[in-house]
Amino acid sequence: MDIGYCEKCGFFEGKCKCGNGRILLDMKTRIKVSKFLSGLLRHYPEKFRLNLDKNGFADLRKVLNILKERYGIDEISLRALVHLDKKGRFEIVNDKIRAKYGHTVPVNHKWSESGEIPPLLYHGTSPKNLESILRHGLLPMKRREVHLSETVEDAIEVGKRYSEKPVILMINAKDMIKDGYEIRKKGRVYTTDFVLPKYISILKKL
Ligand code: HQG
Repeated sequence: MDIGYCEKCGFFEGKCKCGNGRILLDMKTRIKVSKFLSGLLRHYPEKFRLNLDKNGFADLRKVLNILKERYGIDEISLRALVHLDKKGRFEIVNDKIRAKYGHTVPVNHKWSESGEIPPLLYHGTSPKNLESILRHGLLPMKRREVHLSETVEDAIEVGKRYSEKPVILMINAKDMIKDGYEIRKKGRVYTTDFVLPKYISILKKL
């Protein structure tokens, strides 16, 4: 959906309720910028001579300059994109911005937002990975953490990136926590260092 800003309604998706708001980013540009920002803050900051601090934060002004040059994006558009992101991919704190999860570059990922961790979490993957996952558990692979979803629907979306018919795994988060494993909340995504096979069951094969 398009995103915009209205003095009365604030940031909005689709159409402004009162009709006076203006569109900041159409859907296509929004997706393009979001993907680029994910890459920039998770995988290749150095390509743009961007510095991440130990917690993954980059200077907001520098990121804005990069986005301005590439896409003509201004600050309010970036703030709308961050504010309206469904998965809570990014966060702006004072004059800094970071990706909350998904990194391949080394950053301190051992932080969590407050809130209960659901007793069950889900993970969507390719059927090709199943045998290995059931044998070795879920591993971070190229990233710093393993990523888990709050709902089956979210896990299906993740799994569809790999396969038309993904496998949905159910993770016994309650037992993991009881046994001393840390699960962290990052927006709509939950992360952990790894998941042993004993906490994993197959929920469905689509
Ligand atoms: C698999 C996106 C074989 C794992 C998504 C996954 C998510 C194994 C792949 C977030 C394995 C890694 C993260 C094992 C794990 N043997 N395969 N032992 N352990 N795997 O992309 O969870 O939209 O690093 O099942 O939506 O797919 O970018 O992880 O298939 O939320 O914000 O190895 O990234 O979010 O792939 O995706 P990834 P993921 P954004």
